[in-house]
Amino acid sequence: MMKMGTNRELVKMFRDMALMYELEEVQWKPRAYREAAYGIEGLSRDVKDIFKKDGREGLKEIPGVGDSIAYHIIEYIKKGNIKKFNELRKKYPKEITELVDLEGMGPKKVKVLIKKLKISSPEKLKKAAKEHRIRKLKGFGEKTEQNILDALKIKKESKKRMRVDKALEIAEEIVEYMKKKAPLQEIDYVGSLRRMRTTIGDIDILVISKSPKKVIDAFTKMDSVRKVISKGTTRSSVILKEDDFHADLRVVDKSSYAGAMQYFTGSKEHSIELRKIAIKKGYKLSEYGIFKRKKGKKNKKIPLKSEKALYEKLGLQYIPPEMRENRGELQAAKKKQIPDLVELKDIKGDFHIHTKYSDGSNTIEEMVKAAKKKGYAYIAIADHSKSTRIAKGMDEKKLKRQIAAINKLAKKEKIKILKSAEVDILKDGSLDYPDSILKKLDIVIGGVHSNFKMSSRKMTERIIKALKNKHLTILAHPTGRSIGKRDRYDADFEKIFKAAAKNKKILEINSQPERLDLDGANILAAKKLGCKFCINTDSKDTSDLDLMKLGVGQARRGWLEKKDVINTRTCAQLKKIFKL
Ligand code: DGT
Ligand code: CA
Ligand code: CA
Repeated sequence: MMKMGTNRELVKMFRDMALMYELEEVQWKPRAYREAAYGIEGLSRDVKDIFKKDGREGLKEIPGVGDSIAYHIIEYIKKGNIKKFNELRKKYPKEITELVDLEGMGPKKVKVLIKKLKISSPEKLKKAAKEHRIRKLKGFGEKTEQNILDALKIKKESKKRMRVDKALEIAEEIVEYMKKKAPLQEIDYVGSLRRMRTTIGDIDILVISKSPKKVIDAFTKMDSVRKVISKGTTRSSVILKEDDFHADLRVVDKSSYAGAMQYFTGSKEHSIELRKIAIKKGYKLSEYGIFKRKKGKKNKKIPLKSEKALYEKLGLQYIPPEMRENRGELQAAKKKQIPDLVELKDIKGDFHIHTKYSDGSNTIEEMVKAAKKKGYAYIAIADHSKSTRIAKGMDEKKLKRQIAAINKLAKKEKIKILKSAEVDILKDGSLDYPDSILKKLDIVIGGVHSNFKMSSRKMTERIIKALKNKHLTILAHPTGRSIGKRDRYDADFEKIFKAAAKNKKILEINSQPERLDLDGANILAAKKLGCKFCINTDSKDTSDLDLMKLGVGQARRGWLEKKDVINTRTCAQLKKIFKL
């Protein structure tokens, strides 16, 4: 499936074109190109296949793709580039997207910076901010200048690592490709990706094969490889075309599989502790497996069928990869207290779904249909409240219309459709709709969407006030961090989690890959304080419903069991919790 790369390249180009048209102040094109990028992103087929099979008409069936964009897609498939893209590219600095994507920037500000200060890259922006040249511009101030420096710093820290959704997609493609092209018995991705960290340093692949040379050859010859860094007899390391990500591959023989899976899954910290346990028991643990130590003689390798057998040989319960971070899991395994972690198949619904009523791109009916396809028993439609203007928040009138539409649809549908809204927690901790409206909703999701930079004391008070509101059901993306953009709010989260537990409010695990909020470490902390959780996708379109697996990954990293997660409940059980 390596060819899906074309889809990704087009998505990136169309997004860049949308942005450049925005800077050109062209009216409708930015939206059109973004819609097309969105449409292509949601495809499960390669555009090249679509074109081959159904030609131009086939392409035009992709959501957001009309005549002129279909033309560009064909141009790209045939020639490998898009003329209009190249023309626009010449007019703007290459790193324009990085500039616009910085928290608090946007196209308008960037345009001024390019024009007045000839800023063409994050480095130049940093220099200008440090030399205090930015604060002198109209519409910029000392505060903006500091915000720019903060945003650059966060961006830089995150840049070295890739988002888990992207890493997962690439790793799955490598696995599929290798299965077809190389003689192998087993292939898995390991490392931080198997542990489902929120960001991934590099992709690690483990293969069992009797012909390592052929495996390594196939790996280094993948279309997606930009540069081969190393190529040995059993291992190789490459740089991929996609954002210069690194991928490592190791080949072992079958007798070392269990040992190698454990070793290369890590984490390093977990494995170091495991090794100490092995030594105490008279064993040696290596990347090849467990060896019985014998004085003066060669160590004897213990045959192991699986990773499970490896842990059991060391007197431990099997530890799921997501828990291997040396956060107490080895002690739990010794006492046979490893939790029975929640799984994707346990999930019965999703409480956080957007539609065209605010910033979603599908109708309520389309989202309902997609949720039914997932086999869900219920979903909650939760569009933005009025103050979130950038997300086209609904005023009371519009929400009332939506409620009426849902009531009407609910009569026809077997799946339970819950009425909800993602209501802003305003600066003073009050909610963005009056009580008279809130009480009409089945679920009220509260979230902070503005005034992120408050003092810790004020932010803590603000969120706790919302948690005390009797109408609130769920606290959305509780820490507010956005990977590569924004740190979590400065607040006392222990206090916040305690208040959530005390007031019986549910904490959201938001599955959007740039959020993954709460993440594993926070979940574990909140669980210890008695909190309950729900895993939501915060879907903006039907394909977003698939993000649930990422949220489940974080839940597992936070040691959650089925009983800790509200959306594993049946409809009947929900009625007791939400008073439906
Ligand atoms: P990443 O790539 O930064 O997201 O994190 P990992 O955990 O994938 O780390 P990586 O790619 O450096 O190495 C893959 C696995 O190999 C790691 O999880 C554990 C194992 N490993 C690497 N270096 C060491 C080491 O020095 N000691 C031990 N015990 N294991 C190691
Ligand atoms: Ca790695
Ligand atoms: Ca690695």
